Amino acid sequence: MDLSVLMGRFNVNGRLVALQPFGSGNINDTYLAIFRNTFTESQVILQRINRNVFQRPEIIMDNMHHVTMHCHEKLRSDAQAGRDDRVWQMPRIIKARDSRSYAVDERGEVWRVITRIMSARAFDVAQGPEHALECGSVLGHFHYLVSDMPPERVENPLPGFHVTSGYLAGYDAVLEKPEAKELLVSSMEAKRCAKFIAERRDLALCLEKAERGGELVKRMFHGDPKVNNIMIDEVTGKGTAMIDLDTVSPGLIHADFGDALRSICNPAGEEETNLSKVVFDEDLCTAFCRGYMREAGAFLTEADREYLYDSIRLLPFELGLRFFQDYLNGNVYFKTKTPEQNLNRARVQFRLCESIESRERSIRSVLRRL
Ligand code: GN1
Ligand code: MG
Repeated sequence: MDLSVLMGRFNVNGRLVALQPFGSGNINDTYLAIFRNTFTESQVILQRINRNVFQRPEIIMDNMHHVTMHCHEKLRSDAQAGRDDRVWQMPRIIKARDSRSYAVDERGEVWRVITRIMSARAFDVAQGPEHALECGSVLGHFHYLVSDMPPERVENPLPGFHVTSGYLAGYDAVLEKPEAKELLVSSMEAKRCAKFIAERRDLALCLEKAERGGELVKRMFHGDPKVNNIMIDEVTGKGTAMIDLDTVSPGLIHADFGDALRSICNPAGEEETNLSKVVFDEDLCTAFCRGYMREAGAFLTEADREYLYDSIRLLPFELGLRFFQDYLNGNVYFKTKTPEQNLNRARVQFRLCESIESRERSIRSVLRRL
């Protein structure tokens, strides 16, 4: 279907004057749509939800509705109590004209429209310590906002998401396929990735064991707090919103903490091909943690703090494993432009994991001082 016809099925006023690809997500397809009328302009985000990943899109739309309602309520009472140092923002669902929260095209593809956070932008890599600190504040504040949200309000959109042992099992299963075996024997780099994983299988269980033992408990988490899902106000330079709410659900906030840091502390970015540039930046880590603790420090337990380092080491390992598994499996999950892209992404994450391991003492001392 013509995208502008599809856009017309949603409830936005004005004439559509531009509709263009937007952002750099690895899962959904995203477009920016600009509408104008005589007096004003509105910009909204049109997205095709990847059905291969999110098999039940109605779940993510219901969840998004509940999460934004909950946070909005809390933001309103905080503002009344004068507790905010800025206007925190959130994306909101724009309904289709038939009042459903999404529209289905003639090919069965599912589309939604959400508001754009205006005068704000996200970056693919951290811009420096001040930016990292703002990212920390935004994630910490988001955890605070959802901390008292009843978990039964949301349905798990992706069972097994951030359960590293499950990814290991999936990887082992893929390795049994002849095509995967072929890819593995034909590349030194793939062999090195397999060795890297084999040497760290125990690491995969660190947070899961702590959860089973009752040291860590599930709370509401974002699920995907990488640097380009954190909006920074262009006017003030302050963090203003967490976007991409598709994976908000009960989980360990450690997964968010580790995921944000693996993204923010790697200024070379996820697609770097020169691996010598991939280094875990401790200054960015310190700044992020300061911002995070300012907002979330009050509700972290001693045990929560104990496992922060493990989460920083685990999340690049987990994402590297996911990229590598997808490479061996024919690139069916993450969007790719070349067949080797997921292999390279895996190598970047593993390199980052090594860089974290070599800085363990110093990272732990940063965390202790928080
Ligand atoms: C995916 O779609 P995007 O780019 O926000 C992935 C995350 C990964 C990220 C790596 C649902 O997020 O888990 O960390 O790529 N999202 C899902 O760039 O799998
Ligand atoms: Mg996402």
